[in-house]
Amino acid sequence: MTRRSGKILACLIYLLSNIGCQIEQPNEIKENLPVYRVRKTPTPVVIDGRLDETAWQGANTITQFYLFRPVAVPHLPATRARLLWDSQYLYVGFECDDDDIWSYSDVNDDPLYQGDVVELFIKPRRDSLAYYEFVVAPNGAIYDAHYPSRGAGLSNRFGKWNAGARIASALDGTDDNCHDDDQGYTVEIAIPLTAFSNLEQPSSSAEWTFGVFRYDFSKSYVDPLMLMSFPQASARHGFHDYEQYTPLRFDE
Ligand SMILES: [Ca+2]
Ligand SMILES: [Ca+2]
Ligand SMILES: [Ca+2]
Repeated sequence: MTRRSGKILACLIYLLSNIGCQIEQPNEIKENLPVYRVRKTPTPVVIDGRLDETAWQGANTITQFYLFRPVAVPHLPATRARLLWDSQYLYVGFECDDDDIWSYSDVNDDPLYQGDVVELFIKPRRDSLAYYEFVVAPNGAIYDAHYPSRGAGLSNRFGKWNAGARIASALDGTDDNCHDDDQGYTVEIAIPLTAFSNLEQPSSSAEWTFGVFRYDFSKSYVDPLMLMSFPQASARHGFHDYEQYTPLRFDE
């Protein structure tokens, strides 16, 4: 072996050993991320599409959304998302400003994200590849799925799973009519905790992670907006990039 080929071999060994180090772990959650605390509601939330319960007023509100695609737009529509829980349900509330509301379909488990939707992705365990997706259109249709992993085949294979969630929405505007100017819509979701496995029940010590998202199609944009609750710095997998999700703590 010449000195030159020896150097090349050493370089190859170095590169291969580093590729080995990059093999994906189940959930390499980044440290020091801000934690979202889910308040426990002492009274049941009425699922009517209106977030007027006192409990919602006391819930932590996510107002900072980041543009995933396209690269830049002059103005983002306001989006507010909140989570609550009690012994039976995980509640999710969304309020979306939207000047052109469009629900793609009213059939559950259709690819609703081809129109306006709000989304919750939630990953209960760090030592498992599994996670859940909940997508709701302004008309209240839902796509939900439990993925055993990111690589097992997403909606085509796992969309048939149903959480049994209760959903209501309220529109301030008209659905699928681009000739008027809408104000927005709200969505209220109650996901039964039984939808999650017995190994994945909320508690004050559970370390779940989550992201909230939104697609907004509008007559006002060149391209539909994809919004996410965390910066897109290295979001290789789009909304499925659970390594970037926000840690979540259930308050008792
Ligand atoms: Ca819209
Ligand atoms: Ca489903
Ligand atoms: Ca409209």
